[in-house]
Amino acid sequence: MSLASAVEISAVMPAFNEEANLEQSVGRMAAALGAQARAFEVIVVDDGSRDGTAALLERLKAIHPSLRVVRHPVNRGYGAALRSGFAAAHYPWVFLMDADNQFDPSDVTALLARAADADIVAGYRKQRRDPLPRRLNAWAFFTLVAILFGRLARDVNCAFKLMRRDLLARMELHSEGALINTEVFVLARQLHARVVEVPIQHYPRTSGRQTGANLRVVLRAFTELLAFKAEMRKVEKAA
Ligand SMILES: Nc1nc2c(ncn2[C@@H]2O[C@H](COP(=O)(O)OP(=O)(O)O)[C@@H](O)[C@H]2O)c(=O)[nH]1
Ligand SMILES: [Mg+2]
Repeated sequence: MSLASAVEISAVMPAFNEEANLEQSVGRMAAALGAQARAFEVIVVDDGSRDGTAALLERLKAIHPSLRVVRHPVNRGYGAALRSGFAAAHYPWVFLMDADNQFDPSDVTALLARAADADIVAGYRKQRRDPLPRRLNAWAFFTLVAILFGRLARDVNCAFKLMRRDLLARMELHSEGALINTEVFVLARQLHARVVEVPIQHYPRTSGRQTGANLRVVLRAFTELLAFKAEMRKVEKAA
């Protein structure tokens, strides 16, 4: 039996107002994991969506028995959604992928190929297919992250990662917003986790609305970043 077919995977897919994308992204995820994993579940975290996401997910549950839905009654943010998804996961590997069809879940084979000797297999986007303003704010943010924390990964926020659940369980994650990936990598380093990086294809968003460049999202990420740095300084001093 190959390693890939022996693994058990909980996919975690954050979704905020993704009714235009979920039928496809959940279907492709279930098909990819059905082909690659011995057992799997697809956990969609509906973070207080105000479109038809909740009703669509109910309908999709009837089609995909592996689908589980975690719902926040009101929108809390990307980090809060990932933490809810991680907490709901049952299987030894957690596979994070956004719900917006900017990745191809069958590329999980490339992550699984490296999983045996890793605690986190982190995808990085060979070419990031996002509009220029989104790429510029990502660049500014990660320049600051690199100044504060040093090099963490090639593509910290790439939403295509395989992580051991027991590693995540040892992390006290607090981010409500987009800082969550930075927090995961900083804590992974503290825990001496083995991180392997793998190039992954990225696709333009063709449906639904991107919120990753919203001023509110970006400002919150900066505020969380500075608070997290202050917290880590305290931890380092205490150590
Ligand atoms: N849970 C949650 N997910 C969100 C939120 N905003 C965006 N998302 C989801 O996170 C993923 C990435 O969002 P997107 O706007 O495409 O950001 P980008 O790809 O980083 O520019 C998508 O699956 C969205 O549905 C949010 O406030 N809460
Ligand atoms: Mg996106």
